[in-house]
Amino acid sequence: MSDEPKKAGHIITIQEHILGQQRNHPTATGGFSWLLSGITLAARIISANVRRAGILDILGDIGNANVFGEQQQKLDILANKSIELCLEYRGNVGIIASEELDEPKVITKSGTAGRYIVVFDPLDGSSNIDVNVSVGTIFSILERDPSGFNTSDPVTDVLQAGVKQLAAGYIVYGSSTMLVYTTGEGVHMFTLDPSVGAFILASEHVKMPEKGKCYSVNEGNANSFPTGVKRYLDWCKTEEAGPFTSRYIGSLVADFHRTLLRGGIFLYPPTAKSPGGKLRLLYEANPIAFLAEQAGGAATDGKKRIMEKIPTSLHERTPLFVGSKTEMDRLQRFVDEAK
Ligand code: P6P
Repeated sequence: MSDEPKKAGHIITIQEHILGQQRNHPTATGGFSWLLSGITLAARIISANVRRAGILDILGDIGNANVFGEQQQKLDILANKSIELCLEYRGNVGIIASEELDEPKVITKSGTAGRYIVVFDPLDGSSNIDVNVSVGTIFSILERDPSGFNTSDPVTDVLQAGVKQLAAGYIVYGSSTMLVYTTGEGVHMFTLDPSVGAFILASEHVKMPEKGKCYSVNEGNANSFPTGVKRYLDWCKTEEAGPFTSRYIGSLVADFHRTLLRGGIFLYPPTAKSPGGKLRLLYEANPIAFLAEQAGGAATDGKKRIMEKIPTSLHERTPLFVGSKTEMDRLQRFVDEAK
């Protein structure tokens, strides 16, 4: 869509918006828009089930553990299956990779039909499901190397740096269901209108405030944070700083959504339990970093830009610091001085 002001009463659905974005890419074939509509369909299915979780008695775990040994919640499985089914028949998805799948799933073995790779966390923050706290779906869209598909080892097709992402986004199942996405032309936000089942444009070209006096971190791990991070958080608590407000939901999508809209900083540093960080690079940190940068913010692992990290394994974890430029620059100064 152009950034011309919307006419009063002009309702724009996400499909219309995606097609408008596509018009900005003369080489776009429409396949990309068709793929994104598969994701919005899955989001509506997941949202309907998340909203009825208590009634449908699908709370609780199914007794299985995922690749990380985490108890898989029934909604995790439902969300994963919904996305798989909505993408498998799009005709242009070659590989999907999910937090809930040990290995990537090859949908289309060869030819241009399998152009896209979709990497996703079907239901992030799922441990919060049973206590009715916001959860989310995170997705990242990559392209297969046109020079040849390595379907003998689809993992190598998937292991691409974040700068290669064609699109990224999340759906947050909160007080309302919102979908936020970027194709590299700004960040756009849609609210699901359950009465018609459509995602309606809420905000275009969303910008993260340059400053924000809110930090978001699990302080229960503070004793094992790196020195520079400890010193930054100590500064946030001083009169000079404000002090900052602390907000932590324990659901990445919800914590990032607040940071995107209000500014501030989200931190998941290395901890004693997760010395390499807890969050996954491919389907959590990279899509969040793409959105943050498109909104004018920044995302690093404490040493380098998240989107420049070269993944070495499908479920690789990373420390994640993401937020307003001012806070990210200040954090980096504390980290650099502590070396
Ligand atoms: P902790 C949820 O399990 C998750 O993967 C993210 O959504 C969230 O940011 C993080 O873990 C919370 O981890 O260790 O603070 O409970």
